[in-house]
Amino acid sequence: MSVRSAITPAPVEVATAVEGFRLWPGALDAAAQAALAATVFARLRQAPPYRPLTPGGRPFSVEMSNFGPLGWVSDRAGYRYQATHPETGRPWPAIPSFLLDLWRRTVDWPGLPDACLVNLYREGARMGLHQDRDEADLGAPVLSVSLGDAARFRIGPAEGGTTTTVRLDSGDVCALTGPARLARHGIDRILAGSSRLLPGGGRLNLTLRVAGRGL
Ligand code: MD3
Ligand code: FE
Repeated sequence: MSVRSAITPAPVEVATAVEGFRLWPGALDAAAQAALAATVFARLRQAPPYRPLTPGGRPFSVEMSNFGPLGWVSDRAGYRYQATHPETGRPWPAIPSFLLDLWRRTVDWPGLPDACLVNLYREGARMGLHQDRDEADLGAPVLSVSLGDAARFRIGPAEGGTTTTVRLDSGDVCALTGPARLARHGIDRILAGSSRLLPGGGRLNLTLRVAGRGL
């Protein structure tokens, strides 16, 4: 699958209340989406999606897993990155090379991401407004790929205030840089049945991050 052919020449700087949210609508064509989904599900057999507990002890509605040397986890002890799956104790599978190539082609950063959080939203799952600040270098961008059902994504400034909603469709890629890196954001809802890409329905979101020292 060719990354070059899959990426449009320039991202759309989405008109949100936050500068630095770049969106490549339909960056991955249907074939690239199917190939990436198959790769992701194959690797998830080694690192099954599970529902983490919030520090308050409530399960997330989103199922999660990770690829790469570091994975984001949550439990009663808090949020952190760690090298192993909390339920199997095994190291996370490697980040697919397609995603590393996508990173090289889209973000302006000298190194490679060392963490890929895999969020699986089955029907009804959502993610409340939050900031991502568990990474070592908050100056490094985050890159996100959406597959499967569309989602209503919400983003607003770090300080709070006005939020904007953006529909994220299967094959869309977005980069969070500059002020958007610390933006408050979340997933209000999944538009169940809007895509037939994923077996069992739902949505996958893959976020590439520099969590530690990078790859
Ligand atoms: C804005 N995931 O995993 S992806 C997350 O669709 C997360 O699963 C959502 O928020 C999802 O933390 C949103 C788009 C995204 C990812 C990371 C960001 C937006 C972001 C980091 C900073 C600001
Ligand atoms: Fe986030």
